[in-house]
Amino acid sequence: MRKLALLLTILLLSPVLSAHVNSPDVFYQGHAGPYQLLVTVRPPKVVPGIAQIEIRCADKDVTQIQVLPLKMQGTGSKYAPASDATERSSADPQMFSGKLWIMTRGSWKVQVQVEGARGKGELAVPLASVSNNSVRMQVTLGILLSILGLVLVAGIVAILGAAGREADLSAGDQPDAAKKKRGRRREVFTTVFVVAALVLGNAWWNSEAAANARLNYKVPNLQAKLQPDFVLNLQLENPNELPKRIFGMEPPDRIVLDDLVPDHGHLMHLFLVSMPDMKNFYHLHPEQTGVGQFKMQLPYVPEGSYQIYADIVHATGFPETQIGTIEIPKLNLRLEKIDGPITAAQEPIADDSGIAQAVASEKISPLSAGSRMVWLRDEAPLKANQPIWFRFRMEDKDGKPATDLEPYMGMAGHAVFISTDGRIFAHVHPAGSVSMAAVDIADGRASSLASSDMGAMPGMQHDRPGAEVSFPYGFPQPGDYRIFVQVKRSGHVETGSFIAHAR
Ligand SMILES: [Cu+2]
Repeated sequence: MRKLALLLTILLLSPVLSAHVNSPDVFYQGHAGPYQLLVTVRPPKVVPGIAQIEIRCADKDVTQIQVLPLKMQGTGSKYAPASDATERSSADPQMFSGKLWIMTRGSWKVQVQVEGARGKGELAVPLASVSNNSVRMQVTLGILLSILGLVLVAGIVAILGAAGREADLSAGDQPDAAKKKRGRRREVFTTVFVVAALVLGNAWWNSEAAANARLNYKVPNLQAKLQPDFVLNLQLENPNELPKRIFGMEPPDRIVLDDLVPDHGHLMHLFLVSMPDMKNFYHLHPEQTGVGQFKMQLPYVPEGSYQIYADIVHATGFPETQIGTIEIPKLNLRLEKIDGPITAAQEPIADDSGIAQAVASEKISPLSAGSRMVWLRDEAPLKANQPIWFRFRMEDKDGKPATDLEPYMGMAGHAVFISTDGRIFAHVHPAGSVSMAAVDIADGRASSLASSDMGAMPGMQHDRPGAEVSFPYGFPQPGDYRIFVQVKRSGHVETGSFIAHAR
């Protein structure tokens, strides 16, 4: 009867991933008309399932907020159901929360409609919804259902056996030997029939489960190879590619590698982090040379083992982070191998940046020329699973707020949150943890903007940022983290490195 438990095994789908690695919650800061909002979306543990949404308004004059989950693209994005109302918190009138049904896996957006004293406003928050694995039924529930199933099987066998034996007897008569034999025959026949039905049902269930498991999201692992001349070759993986049709049905949002769109000016944002010390950190932008192939001449990167995180965004607005590792050899070793002088730039160029031998600090990270980056945090411990504003101030060597900040790739700053074991990774901007390309697609703008057009994109800026930069993000799990914060000052990218512990 374990078969029955198996047959009844419900495939539940576990936590959802997004662009980042093991950091599923979405934090987005933006404007709905005149209203400034901080939106947190916690994707469902099961798909289809219910996402939780929390919206914090910066102002007190918001009276009502409605939320509506929509597919990013396709028919579903046009024929919207009625939106759901959110509930205003009685303790905090600027806080609204609600629930959203997420029906399929893929690229979604949550339309947030705000009403208040200054009229109406709307905001779209991208949400990538996938499931990483299938969860088995609880053992106790399985045992209970198996017992109930056994009772049902015994019941149908007994009923049909009794019917064969006694159906045509008058009241009070006893069945004779022939009727008893007929009853036993029917019991045997019923048992065979029921067992056959269970076996076939089990096979049907297993095939459905297998089809479902194929839709589970697997984190892609890229292959990285370093040529002797320090040219890095990356081969992306697509473990989530599905056939066009599965059991006659079109799978939702096929993931393909020939549809990548630029995200803040680049098709790929590549991060190299030395492990396990996390002292060397590089943020690079390889060029696409073919479908799923990227290449770049590396700047000088100190020898060692590096963890790779490569952020890409698909045309559907679906963001992915491909992970991998690479060993960087010693510099002189590489000099010996090449014939002729090194043509590679020694320092990162253009939008590329990096830092070697960074000393991570709890509050004040030294930058170049005596200046520093200060994490503006209070003494309260950091808690996992809640939105936190991470604020940093750039200071000159004499402690005055820096005045020479410039946008770096169209934004006031870029932050990367990595757990010290490398398992959790998130690339975050002042607008939040969403991919900026997905924000454009959600807002109905073309995402294929070249970096020179980035000024046209909301959330991007060309005017001078102030000395302070802030990022909304929440740690997905308690543990130790490293935060790398990047800003641009007078044409030069500075990287601050911070230690954080989430309770
Ligand atoms: Cu960035």
